[in-house]
This record gives sequence, structure tokens and C-alpha cells, in this order.
Amino acid sequence: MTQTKPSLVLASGNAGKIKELQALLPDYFLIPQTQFDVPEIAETGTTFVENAILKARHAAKISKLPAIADDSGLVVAALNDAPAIYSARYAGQGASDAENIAKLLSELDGVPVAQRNAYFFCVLVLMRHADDPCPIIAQGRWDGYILEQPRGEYGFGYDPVFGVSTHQCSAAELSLEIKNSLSHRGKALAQLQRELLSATENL
Ligand code: ITT
Repeated sequence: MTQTKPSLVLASGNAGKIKELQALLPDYFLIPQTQFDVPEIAETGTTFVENAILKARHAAKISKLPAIADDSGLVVAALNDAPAIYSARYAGQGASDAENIAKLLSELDGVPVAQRNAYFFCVLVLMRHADDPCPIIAQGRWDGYILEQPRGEYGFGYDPVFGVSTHQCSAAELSLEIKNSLSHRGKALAQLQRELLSATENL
């Protein structure tokens, strides 16, 4: 007997996130929202959770399928918790990862290691349909610190400057599997998956 995997639209245009989420959700058939020509929606919320809901609802509405969204970012204590929800656009709308990293390192220039603590935060939202009044919401946090120079080739975004104390390296020096086992996204996914197990029957 062949069993088909449940389909979920992935409400993201970020290739790095898509790769990590696909590895974390092998039991689901994840369809990137680009396959439905879902245009990116303006992230007008002021919190991760608001933006994740906006993105999931938008993708579910256009695709008419259940949708999962990830809103995430880097929170730096010495920068009064910036860039947080503005992480992707820290150096301006459409900024590259390298430009965002350059701005971050310049803002932290001269800040000693002991004051460079930071964390990644991720909110995942699953909406069974666009008008779902009870979206599944999960979150995860990964603590670390900001390095003075980029290191490593893997991952995406701020990974090259995110120091991982437990492994004495940057997040960009970790394999996808190890990063997923430690990261904000991996933790949020584990929480979401517990809920998904029961929710799948209602998709
Ligand atoms: P979508 O909204 O299309 O998913 P996005 O990149 O705009 O893509 P966000 O608004 O959630 O997504 O911004 C997340 C940013 O935070 C991302 O662009 C990175 O700069 C950073 N970020 C999040 N998770 C990260 C991770 O695991 N490693 C490195 N940087 C990360």
C-alpha cells in the first residue's frame, strides 16, 4: 500500500530556510510558495509571531492549501535587541547577507566579547486554511555570540558571524544536520511537530 505524504505550502522565499525546513520535515511534501506564484507579502507586524501569521495566511489564501511560515532573526543585546524582525533588511531593503553582516560587525566594532551575546529566534506558524482561527504556533531560541570576523561556508544569513559556544565554531561551520539539531528553527520545528502529529488528521 502506498502512502502519500501530506502536502504543506512553505511560505518562504529564503532558500536557506527552505533547505533546513525540508530536512526537518521529511514526512511532509513541502511545496515552495513560488510554485503557486505567491508574491512576497509586506512584513508589517512588529513581532516575529505577527509576521509569521501574515506570511502563512497569505500563502494559504493563494494556494488554497495548508501553509507553514517561518519568521526568524538575530537578537543582539548590545544593540538593544536589534535587528530582530528587521534582520533580513538590516542594511536596507533587498540587502545581501554580506551587507547585513558588514553592518552588524560595524555596529559592534569595539564591543568586547563578553558583551557580544546574541540569539537567533524562530517562530513557525501552520495555518490549515487562510481563515484558520487556531493556527499552530511554535518557537525556538538559540543562544550564542557575535564573532569579530565571518567564518565558514555553510548555512545562510548571519551564520558566519554567529558563534556557537558548545562547538567553538561559527554556525556556518556546522553541517546542516548539526545546525538543525541545535538551532532555533530545529527547536521550533520539534515543538510544531508534536502538534502536527495530531493536526495532520484534520488537514
Ligand atoms: P521569508 O520571509 O521569505 O521566509 P526572509 O529572509 O525575509 O524570508 P525573515 O523575514 O524571517 O525571512 O528574516 C529572517 C532573516 O534572519 C534571514 O534573512 C537571516 O538574515 C536571519 N536568519 C534567520 N534564521 C537564520 C539562520 O538560521 N541563520 C542565519 N541567519 C538567519
